[in-house]
Amino acid sequence: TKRVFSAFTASGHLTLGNLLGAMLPAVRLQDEADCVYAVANLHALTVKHDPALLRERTLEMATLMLACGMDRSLVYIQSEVPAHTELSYLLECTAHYGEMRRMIQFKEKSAGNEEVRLSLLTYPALMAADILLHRAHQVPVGEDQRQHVELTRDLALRFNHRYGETFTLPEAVHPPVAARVMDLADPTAKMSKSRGSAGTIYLLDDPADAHRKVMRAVTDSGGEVVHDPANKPGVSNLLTILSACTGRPVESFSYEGYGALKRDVAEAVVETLRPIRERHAELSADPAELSRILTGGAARAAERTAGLMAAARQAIGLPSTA
Ligand code: AQP
Repeated sequence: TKRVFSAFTASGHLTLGNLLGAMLPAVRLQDEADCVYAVANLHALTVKHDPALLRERTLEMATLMLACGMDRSLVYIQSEVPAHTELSYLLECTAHYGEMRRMIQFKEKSAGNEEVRLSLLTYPALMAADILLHRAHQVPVGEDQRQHVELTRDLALRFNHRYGETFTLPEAVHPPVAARVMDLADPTAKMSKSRGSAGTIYLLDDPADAHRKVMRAVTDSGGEVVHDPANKPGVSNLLTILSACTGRPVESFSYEGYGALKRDVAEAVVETLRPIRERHAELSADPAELSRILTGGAARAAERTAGLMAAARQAIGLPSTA
């Protein structure tokens, strides 16, 4: 059977971009694959963070992942399975400083920052460890993570070549639409959970807020509604969101003006978020159940990855005394 892995960084509240670009595609893959989805809380330590807030967001993220429908997958918190950091170190010993430094996300997140954490540079090694640990064939992610999955493949190939076949080569899979949802207030920038903007829709936004954010979305000059990302980024982003929320192709929409388009987008977004909010409220009312799911998930993940971890240790030249 096909194995699938993805993770979500607990660096802020989950956004509509995360949902359409990665979470819903990950939910759909459950029908055809063995899926593992983690809350990447260690990845959230790569930039300035607040410990209490991180703990809170980690649980919120796990709850939202289940609320979105990942309850048929193995769901757990990354830091609860130490093999992630152990394998990450072996991959740091496989990766080159130059290739890490060239990663777009590192360049963007380190620019203008006086105190860049070393872990921000090595982030892709930890991400590669997450994926390779589960011997994943496919990694459902948004467009911004494509480069990191390619690096994961490179590291797996290099390791296999040097030390013998150990890792499965993964491939990134992107949704046909909404692989890069843009900020509603600045449609030339990616909607991001950590940057925070008036144009970011969060999964737990109150329906009235979500509606208002869409109605205030920046549109383009000229009143024509056409999908043309290069020249009409604002309108194209709205059409993409509408398509992803309704499951209808972008070409099927026809609007006379921006107002009617925005009203339909706002409604589609609110309807997409409604069941998630409801399920989130139910799950939040039973913290013991959440804790049971996450503890059980971590134990199963540790069990499932022990063999791969032992093979990687053996291949690279570490003794196996266990
Ligand atoms: N705007 C987006 N459109 C489509 N997909 C997106 N993803 C993120 N933003 C968009 C996808 O969501 C998954 C979660 O990735 P992550 O939690 O590791 O965060 P990220 O890729 O670094 O993006 P964020 O959510 O904007 O977080 P910050 O602000 O911390 O960088 C990934 O599959 C990602 O591609």
